[in-house]
Amino acid sequence: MLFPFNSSSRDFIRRSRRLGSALLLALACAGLSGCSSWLDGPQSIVHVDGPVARAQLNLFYTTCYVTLTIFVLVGGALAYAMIRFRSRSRHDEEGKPPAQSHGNPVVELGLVILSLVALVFIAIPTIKDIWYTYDVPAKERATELKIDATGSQWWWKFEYPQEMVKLKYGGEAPLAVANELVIPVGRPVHIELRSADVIHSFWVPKLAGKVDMIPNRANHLWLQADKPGYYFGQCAQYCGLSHAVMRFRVIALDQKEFNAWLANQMKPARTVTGPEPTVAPKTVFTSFKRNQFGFSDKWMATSPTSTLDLWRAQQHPNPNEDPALIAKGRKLFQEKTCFACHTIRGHEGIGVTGPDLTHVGARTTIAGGVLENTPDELARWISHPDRVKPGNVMYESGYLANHITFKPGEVAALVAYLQSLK
Ligand code: HEC
Ligand SMILES: [Cu+2]
Repeated sequence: MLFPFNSSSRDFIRRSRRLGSALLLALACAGLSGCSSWLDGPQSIVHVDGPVARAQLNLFYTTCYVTLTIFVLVGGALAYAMIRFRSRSRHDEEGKPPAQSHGNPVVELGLVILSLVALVFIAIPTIKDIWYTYDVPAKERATELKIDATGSQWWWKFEYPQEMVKLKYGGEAPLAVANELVIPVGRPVHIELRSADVIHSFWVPKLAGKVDMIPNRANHLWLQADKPGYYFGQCAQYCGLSHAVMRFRVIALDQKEFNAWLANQMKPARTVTGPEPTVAPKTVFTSFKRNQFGFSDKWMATSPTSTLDLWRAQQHPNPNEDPALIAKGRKLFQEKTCFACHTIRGHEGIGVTGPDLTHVGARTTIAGGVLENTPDELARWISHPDRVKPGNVMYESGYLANHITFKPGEVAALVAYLQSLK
């Protein structure tokens, strides 16, 4: 039993110690065998795909090797002393203690100098990497892509300040997307980090991190992806009730595919025209999964390239979509006050409290990377956002304040509408 709450505390301490040493040993082995597939996963820090994460990983290894050497030397000396000077018989125990010695200047000076050498050994690469990871190297700055990332409880806004889009009531603003940051491969990406409420922290383990997003202050970091892929990110600073499900994705595409994606994002929302519906839609969502995390295993592949194909599949409109249902959904989006919190460029949505939904149908996740963007999961989110993310703004300031409820079939219409926004 891992957590024996009912046994005595001494027992618990002994077991925790044993578990702790086993974990340490496993970590050390895994660290030493960095080339195996051990500890690989969508959020692995030892299998990285970008220069910034690689610099951070190498620094981690350097520190590990130095501390491991110290551990072996000190542990070895201790083990030697324990074995060499142990009491060998009853007679020994009753006799005098062994000759005592202390204050050997050579040993003491030697230890001081050795510690200094170890510190310098760690300090030099640390300082070098602090400079390196702080900002895009000067000679590459001309090619960098700029992103403004804002953390909110519990989702992410990513803006592209180099790409401006027209707003409904005049003026323009940077292209904004939510929860899925798309970047070109092999180009440095400079990210300004801000927060709309509390402190969050931006972390994409395979690419870079973590840097805090602090209210009233802009921090920044940079990252770069070696190859096209679908990367997992997550908030790394406790930020309230649903912090654990404040996730996001980074999708790295080669420049040509990135340009095509960008061109589509710049367009206003896709409009599907069709007759007004006369009969109630057939699909009615009634039962939902109870677990909070609605993300199927196929996305957990350790190869970011294989999951990228799933993302690509999400970019195309569904050939079986129902124009009448979509038209009804678009109307409901106004009637239920959704438009007041969500922007849908070219359609009615104008709000900025929640994520921009102009192309939400082309995203693979909804609600901060916690649900897969399927009709079932989208219906679950729209029906009960509070059950997926306790305390979230959409429920507290929307559903509760505006008394939003649904008649049978209405959720299905909203789902069809949002899924049509590719
Ligand atoms: C009070 C403002 C508010 C209202 C009203 C509101 N929402 Fe939201 N919505 C949000 C916020 C905030 C989030 C982000 C929640 C999170 O992920 O923690 C969100 C998230 C979403 C998402 C997921 C987007 C993504 O990219 O992850 C969808 C879809 C959505 N809302 C649809 C709707 C629909 C449909 C309605 C109307 C029935 C609606 N919202 C009403 C604020 C609102
Ligand atoms: Cu957060």
